[in-house]
Amino acid sequence: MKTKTLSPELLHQMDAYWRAANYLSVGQIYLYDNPLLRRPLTVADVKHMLLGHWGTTPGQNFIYVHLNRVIKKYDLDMIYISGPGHGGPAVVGNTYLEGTYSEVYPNISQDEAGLRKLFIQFSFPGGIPSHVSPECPGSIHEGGELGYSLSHSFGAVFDNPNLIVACVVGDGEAETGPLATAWHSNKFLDPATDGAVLPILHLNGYKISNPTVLARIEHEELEQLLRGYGWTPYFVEGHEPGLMHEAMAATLDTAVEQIKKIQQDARVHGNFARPRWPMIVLNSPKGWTGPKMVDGLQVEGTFRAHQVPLSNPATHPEHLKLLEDWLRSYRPEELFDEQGRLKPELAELAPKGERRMGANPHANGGMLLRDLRMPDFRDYAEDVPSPGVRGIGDTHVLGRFLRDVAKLNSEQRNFRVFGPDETLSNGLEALFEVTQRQWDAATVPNDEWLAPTGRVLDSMLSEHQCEGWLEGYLLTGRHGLFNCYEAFIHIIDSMFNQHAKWLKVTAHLPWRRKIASLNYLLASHVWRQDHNGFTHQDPGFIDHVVNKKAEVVRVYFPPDANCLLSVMDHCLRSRHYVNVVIAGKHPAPQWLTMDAAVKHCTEGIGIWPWASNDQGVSPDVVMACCGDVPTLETLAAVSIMREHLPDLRIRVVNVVDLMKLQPPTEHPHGLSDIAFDELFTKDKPVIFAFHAYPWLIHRLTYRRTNHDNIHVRGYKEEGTITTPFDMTVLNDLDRFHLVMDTIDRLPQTGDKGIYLKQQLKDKLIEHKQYIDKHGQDMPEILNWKWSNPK
Ligand SMILES: Cc1ncc(C[n+]2csc(CCOP(=O)(O)OP(=O)(O)O)c2C)c(N)n1
Ligand SMILES: [Mg+2]
Repeated sequence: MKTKTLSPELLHQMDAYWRAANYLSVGQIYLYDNPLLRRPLTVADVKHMLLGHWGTTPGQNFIYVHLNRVIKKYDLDMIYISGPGHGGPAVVGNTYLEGTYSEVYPNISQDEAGLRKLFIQFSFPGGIPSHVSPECPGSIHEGGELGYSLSHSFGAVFDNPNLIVACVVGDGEAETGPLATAWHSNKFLDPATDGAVLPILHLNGYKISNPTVLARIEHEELEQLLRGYGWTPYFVEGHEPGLMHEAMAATLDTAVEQIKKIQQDARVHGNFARPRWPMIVLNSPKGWTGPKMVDGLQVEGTFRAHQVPLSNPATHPEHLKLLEDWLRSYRPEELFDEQGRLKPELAELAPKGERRMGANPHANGGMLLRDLRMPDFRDYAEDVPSPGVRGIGDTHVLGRFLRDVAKLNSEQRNFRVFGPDETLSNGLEALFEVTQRQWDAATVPNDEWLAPTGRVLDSMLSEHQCEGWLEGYLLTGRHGLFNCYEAFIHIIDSMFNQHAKWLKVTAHLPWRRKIASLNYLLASHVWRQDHNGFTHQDPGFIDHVVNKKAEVVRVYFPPDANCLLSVMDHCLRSRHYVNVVIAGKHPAPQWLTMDAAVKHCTEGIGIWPWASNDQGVSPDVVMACCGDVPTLETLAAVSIMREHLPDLRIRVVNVVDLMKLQPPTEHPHGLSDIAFDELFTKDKPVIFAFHAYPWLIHRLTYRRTNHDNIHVRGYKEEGTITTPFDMTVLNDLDRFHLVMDTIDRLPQTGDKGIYLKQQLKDKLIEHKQYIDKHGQDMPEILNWKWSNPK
């Protein structure tokens, strides 16, 4: 087929630009010296360790040069997300060709010396990783762990009506769960107020050493699959460069024009029908233009092209020859001038200034980040005339605050709440007083709060989607919160890893601006799974989180609603962290007035004097608690001891900021040893009631003076459908066990202690009998109230 999108000159130039990018890619993988091949290639010119991924790279170079053309033609605001981000040489090479790379890294200059450095640094000690890493300008997506490109892309275009993200999806990557589900993102995009994603499925047929599923189903089946996901797929297929250039150019024009038409229909003509957005399937050989045969085996167009096709030029003279032929096949002398600069007529093909995909500010989101307009969280305070008054459920209180954050920033359009169908269930219903759930598919009577645009994205049951969307949203300079059941946040453990790694690396790149923190609100937590039971009980996400770099992670356990407000206000203002906040949604006792809550949360840990009676003397025992339910059980235990063992001197310490427990050498929030010893003493028993798995407390405190005396109770995988109090009993975290634990460690309680223990053991039996008969907790548990003991 002959079309006329490209003039012969333009086609020739674009092909030359593509060759230049391919040349730079091979150079990065192989060359230590002789960057312009001004002399015959020798073994000394080749790196000792050859690392990188060639296979995906020429296809991505091809896509990049074609995107450059449409950016210029249509003056597009576009960024590039490389799903198969292992093809680092493509994006590094292209940002170098367009000039961005040398602007960010002046040492990698646009001349022969710069070229040599560009080549050496790649996959080299002290240099850059082989992926599209944070060091690479224009990238918000490393692509080391495959699967998230499409949800990141959608996150980036929410509330960015002029932005188009060109998202390359690997055909192997497309087999991952997160990517497979992300095609559905098109049902959540508002063509009027959001931008557009142009997926380019890179159907090069192979993964590392296998074919891909999508390449081995029939053409029609693939087309139907993509149509079934709601897309309009356009196929660009072949391997002959001239034909492929024309086909890609014509297809890209069609896609861009269709995107513009969809947007115009929605924005100007108010057309609300769900669009079938265009996408491209690029079916081209893996390792395109690379060595065809190596050691008698086909390489181009097979899985063998995935990494380094010529593995050992140093010891195989024929490989060295093939490498030189391969490099020379791009005719570098036609591409670079005497100084080693890209020839001006080729450099002209790249967009200018911030239109270059490497220089687009959306890909350095902190540059666009604006502070949220924040209501005063104190205005949402629960009235706490005395400790222990009953609250409505902490997250419900928080919901009102978030409602007003959403409202105040509705014009800025830079705050969103994400959740996998749980925003209501997690107690944040107040949001729907001012906004909707964004949803672009059909609605029927009785649907609730579904609308084409809204601040809440919670209508898709996919934690991967929520996480990916939110990450994309944050990485492009906006703010947000992910609310999720505590147990199921584990689904995105690995995505959290990647984001935390990204934050760690970018924090040390001076040209990368800080972005808003990723905030998790984990409600519906382990201790209150009344109608779900064992499957829904897992407080282990934080065990995973605290593995990450201390400068990046923060974990908070507000014990009541006022503390939750104070903590969340802090989290939403913070930058470049991952904040995990664990809070309850059920009616629960409230402990602190707003003033006291602000002080307590600012300190992160502290003695609760009103619950303690060791003032002026040293305590016999420290009752520590972290989490809303452990705090309740601890205070109930204290009240039993104050009544029955009035001579005991008890100190109550509450922990909001978990990382206070670590030494300051390990975490910036860590208490000094002196401060820790002051709170927990050097030698007194500490009974520590903890929300999550007990070993975490040991892990955090093992270097502290008094560690050997810290006795932790927490969740130990006991649970089922039962009453809230029985959950604590099953895990020995209940008030009765806490008192018995204390008595065991305090011989001075003598016979009084032994008799009290007997009484509590009997109580536990009464409790079992009662719940088995009545199906709810004993009245003395349900109606228990803190009252300040005399
Ligand atoms: C989640 C995940 N699993 C496995 C890998 C290891 N891996 C790296 S590249 C690759 C093959 C990717 O194939 P494809 O997406 O088709 O990319 P391309 O062919 O363009 O290289 C695999 C399995 C990974 N990076 N991420
Ligand atoms: Mg592939």
